[in-house]
Amino acid sequence: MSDTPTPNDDPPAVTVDAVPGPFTLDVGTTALVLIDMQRDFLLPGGFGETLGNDVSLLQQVVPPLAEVLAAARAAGMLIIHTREGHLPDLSDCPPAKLQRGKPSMRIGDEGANGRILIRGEYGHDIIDELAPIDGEIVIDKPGKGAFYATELQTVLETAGVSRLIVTGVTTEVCVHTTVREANDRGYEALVLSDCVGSYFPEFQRIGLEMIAAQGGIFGWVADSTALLAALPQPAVAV
Ligand code: TIU
Repeated sequence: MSDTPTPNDDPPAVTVDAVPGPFTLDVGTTALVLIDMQRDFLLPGGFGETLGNDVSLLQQVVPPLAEVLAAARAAGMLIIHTREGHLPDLSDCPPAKLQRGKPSMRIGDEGANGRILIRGEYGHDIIDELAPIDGEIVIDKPGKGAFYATELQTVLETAGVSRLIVTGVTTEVCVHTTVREANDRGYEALVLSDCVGSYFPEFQRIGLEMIAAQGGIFGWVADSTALLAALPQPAVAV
């Protein structure tokens, strides 16, 4: 018997070549999660840039993630998008988050894409390339983790989902927090290395290593090519 961990319970439909070992999934019990692919993190003039980051580094995530999103849609997988942000009156924003650091603009200030990190603003929404379509779930979250103060766990339980394919930004902040939250709630998470991005290349590398270290301490890591190779191909009409 192999000593590398593999997800247990349902009979697997497909197996993805991952570290620290194979990740088995059934399309019907798996969700693709896209974390915070918002203009506020990816485009100039948003929250990410106000923190002093080079937002162009995140652009490399978009093409492989668009391909994964198309494949997951074709396979009929549940798709969940998340958005970090706050109510216009900031009543859901802890003072500690509002006052942290020395950003060029604070959450709620008027920026180039509307008020920074505020729900309903242009900058708060998901980039055009990955825009949700009818039937997909959008979770608005006030924190870094997608489970904190959201309906995500209820959505997953209602849909019978036990495994997550996690993508989005940033690797060491909202992706990590969400994967750790998912792990503590009993979900099996596969993180796609080329579909998550960081403003810091060293955090990207180490962040991915941390997930799969110690025998997969809180998840699995594979690249999008490995997932695409494993997903069932949609029937082609003749
Ligand atoms: N600053 C940073 O790297 N990330 C965040 O503030 N939020 C998310 O990761 N979405």
